[in-house]
Amino acid sequence: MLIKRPSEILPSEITPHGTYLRRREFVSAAGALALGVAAGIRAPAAAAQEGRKIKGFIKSKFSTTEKMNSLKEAAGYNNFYEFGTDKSDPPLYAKRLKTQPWTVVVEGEVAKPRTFGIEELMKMQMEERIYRLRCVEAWSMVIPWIGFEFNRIARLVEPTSKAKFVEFVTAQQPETMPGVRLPVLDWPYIEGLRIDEAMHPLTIMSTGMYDEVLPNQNGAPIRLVVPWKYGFKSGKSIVRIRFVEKQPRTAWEKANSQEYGFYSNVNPEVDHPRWSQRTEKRLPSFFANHKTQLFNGYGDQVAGLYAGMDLRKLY
Ligand SMILES: Nc1nc2c(c(=O)[nH]1)N[C@H]1C(S)=C(S)[C@@H](COP(=O)(O)O)O[C@H]1N2
Ligand SMILES: [Mo]
Repeated sequence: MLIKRPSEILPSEITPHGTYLRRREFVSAAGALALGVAAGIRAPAAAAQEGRKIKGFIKSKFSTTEKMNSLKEAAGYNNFYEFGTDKSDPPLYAKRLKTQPWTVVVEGEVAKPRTFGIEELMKMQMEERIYRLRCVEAWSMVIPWIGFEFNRIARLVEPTSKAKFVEFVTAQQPETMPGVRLPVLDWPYIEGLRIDEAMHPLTIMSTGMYDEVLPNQNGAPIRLVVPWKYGFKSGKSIVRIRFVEKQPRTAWEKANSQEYGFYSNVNPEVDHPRWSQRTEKRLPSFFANHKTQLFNGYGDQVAGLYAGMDLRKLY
């Protein structure tokens, strides 16, 4: 396959997150994959559990009362670059993601490293958290996630005193993810948090939304949700969690550290180098109909994490 060098690509072809995966190339990669499936190379066993209801979750005091987006909106407009850079690619192609069997390895600076089967994690007491989701591209939604606080996993593995950061690694399935065959990001998708950010009660591992298991395009079977940071910090389809001493190098920092820094706390005062962050489009509106809030409106709970730090540098 032919891939243009970045210098040959017109600005109009650059997607908002600034990558150089071109639509036509992606479609041909996806097409090749479809042919492979047709030839019986690998039939996707994945979608089996999509749509399954989650029962017995409790409501949370951390939920917003703002108007929610619909499931159709939240599952129809996605960033999941492993499946392509167009918002409509993941809803089309993520059906193929193989979500069974699924394990999450938890390792690194912990006293009790462990590999969790997804079934085990699905047995945790779940809560509904209705959160605002603010993408760095200046659109937002309100989504009722179902999940549990990340700190509950941490308590099971007992981080050591050397654990200063946590790294979250997304699955890399070349046979189901056309995007990972192209140099969009340095795969796998890796994100990270400082340990106190990860342990904060607002940071959740989500296994569902709108009463159902997560649609594949939203990060099935388990993803992170960090509501006060830009959406790209909330990695999807997590397979590995590493407690580490040094600040992880994230996939987006490697791609463009000027535009997608490690902290990336939502901040209306700090513009993205290529657009303002002052306002946002609350989908389905295509107008900037909302004022962006510092920490995406979660400042009362999280501002203390950054006491004494220059917020302008925490982008
Ligand atoms: N693995 C992975 N996780 C990811 C992304 C991605 O491309 N790959 N995109 C991020 C971005 S930019 C956003 S805004 C949110 C979108 O989540 P949603 O599609 O569930 O609304 O997922 C984040 N998590
Ligand atoms: Mo995003």
